[in-house]
Amino acid sequence: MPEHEETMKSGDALLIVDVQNDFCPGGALAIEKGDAVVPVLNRWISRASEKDLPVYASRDWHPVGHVSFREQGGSWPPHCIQDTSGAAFHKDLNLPADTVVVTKGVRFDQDQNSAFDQTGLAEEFRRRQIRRIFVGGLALDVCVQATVLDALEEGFETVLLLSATRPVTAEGGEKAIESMKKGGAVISG
Ligand code: VGL
Ligand code: ZN
Repeated sequence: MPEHEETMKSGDALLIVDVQNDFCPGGALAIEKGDAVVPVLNRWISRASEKDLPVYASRDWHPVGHVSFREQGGSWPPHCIQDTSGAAFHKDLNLPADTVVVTKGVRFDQDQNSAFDQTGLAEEFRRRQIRRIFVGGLALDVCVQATVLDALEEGFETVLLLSATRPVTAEGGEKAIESMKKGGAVISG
């Protein structure tokens, strides 16, 4: 864990990516120690709330028979199907009542790994004068990576919360960190 941990200030937002049951142990697309991100993210939620900073939570929200599922020629087992318990946020994640939920993965014709992909999230952040985003959640080498790279491309300062994320594969995780660093992300504890 890096020694330096960024502190939050006005103009910052917390973006929690896909901390849903299907990505946690016992879920349909379980990530090793996926649930370990929950207590870490709860501390970041407290920090954001103390300073009255907004919290966003994205969720993967697929229709039955989504194109990203193996049976349809995609890469993944069926997961995060709309309104199932697998698609629910982890029960121990202390999302504030005014959390803004970003729903993605609903398109029939393509997957949306990034929380910015056709959701209007960049416009939402600009409208709320958010300039810097702290990102954690699941999975590091899939949706977290895609979200961080899009955030950087949209011109937001982006802090990856390393201890608040886990990869599908260790190798993928290392590559993801490298690509995010290259894109200009700040890697924080
Ligand atoms: C994700 C695989 C498939 C993620 C979503 O949220 O990282 N991974 N769909
Ligand atoms: Zn998905």
